Amino acid sequence: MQQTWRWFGPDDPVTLEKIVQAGASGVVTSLHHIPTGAAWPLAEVQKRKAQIEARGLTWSVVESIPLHNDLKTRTGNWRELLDNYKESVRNVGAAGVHVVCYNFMPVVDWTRTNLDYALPNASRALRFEMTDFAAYDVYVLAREGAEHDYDPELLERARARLDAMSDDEKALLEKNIIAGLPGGEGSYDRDGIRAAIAEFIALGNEGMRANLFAFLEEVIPVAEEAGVRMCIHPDDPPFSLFGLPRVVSTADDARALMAAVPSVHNGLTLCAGSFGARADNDLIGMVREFGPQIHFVHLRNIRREADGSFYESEHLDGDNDMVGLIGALLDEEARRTGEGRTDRIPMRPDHGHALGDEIGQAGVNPGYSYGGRMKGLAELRGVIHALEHLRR
Ligand code: DNO
Repeated sequence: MQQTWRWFGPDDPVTLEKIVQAGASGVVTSLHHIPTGAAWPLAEVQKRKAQIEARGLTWSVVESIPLHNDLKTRTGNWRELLDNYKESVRNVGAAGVHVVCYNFMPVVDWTRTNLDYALPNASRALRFEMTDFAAYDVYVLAREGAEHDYDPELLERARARLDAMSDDEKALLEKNIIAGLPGGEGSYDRDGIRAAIAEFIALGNEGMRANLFAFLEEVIPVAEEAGVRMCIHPDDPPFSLFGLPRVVSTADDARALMAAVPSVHNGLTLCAGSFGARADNDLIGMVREFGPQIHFVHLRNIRREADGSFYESEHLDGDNDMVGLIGALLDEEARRTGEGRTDRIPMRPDHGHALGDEIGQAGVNPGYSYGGRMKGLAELRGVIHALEHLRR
């Protein structure tokens, strides 16, 4: 596996130099300065690539070329947005970057309710708590019909939770949910998010899936020509939020989108933390089934709770069998080698806890601390080395 690290570009406090020191060889990044929906000029891609290579690193994966909401709903000037998307894919391929991660989540990208969840050892983790989310959805946003999406007992807890919150705590909860997390798309105010939610709810699961397939039919042939392997990131969390459609949450979803446009270029980002937040997703089974089309992995662990809540746990200590998963990915790489393929699966330590001085420090991107990710990478690297050694 190729060890990579997410970098948010020249403004990221975790610099390329630090990435080299953490021991990664690949960089995962995006052109964050280009507005969503605009085409990425070849010269901009080349410039960023040269910057990365000047540090002795490789630009392994683009995460992400984000899709504008209008491209997901196929409304407004979606045709132009689609042309721009294709141009970006072509230019990324022309510059020699061959893997592109993207997602098809409606309205909000990855979502958490608490970005500062204290663990027993006083480090801080990211958490999604269903009670808080329901409290926001039903009683703050007051989305129409939202109360029908939660059971009465949960609603009671949510009401009590909200009543006990100070105004500052309520404001923080709202900010965490709708203001957008690092690398995510979409930052809303209350009215803005209400309108966006209504538009996607009207589309429904079937409409949303049809739009995804239509997107793939157009983009995958371009990716094939450009030598780019597209890999869709699953919904995070992998269940409906705000009553919105969700079409990339399970193995069935992945199977359907791959069958819609069969091509090795129509692949998957196996995000262990996202898929793993559902107990009915079998990660190792997914590697066995979708192996040749897994172009990128996010290695992250979680602890699940009965009501759908979860928090991000230590990389090796959670509900995901990380050692088993890495073993299955190494099997897949061996299979590729047998076929004469030389490409390695890029992995990145996904998220990390805030530790030591980074706790509460301004400018540390939630989930993207230096220390926590370095710890995660070191532990995962240990597993990779050990399993490779045992296979010799
Ligand atoms: C969160 C990330 C996501 C991911 C996008 C991919 O940490 O995994 O923001 O980059 O959803 O398009």
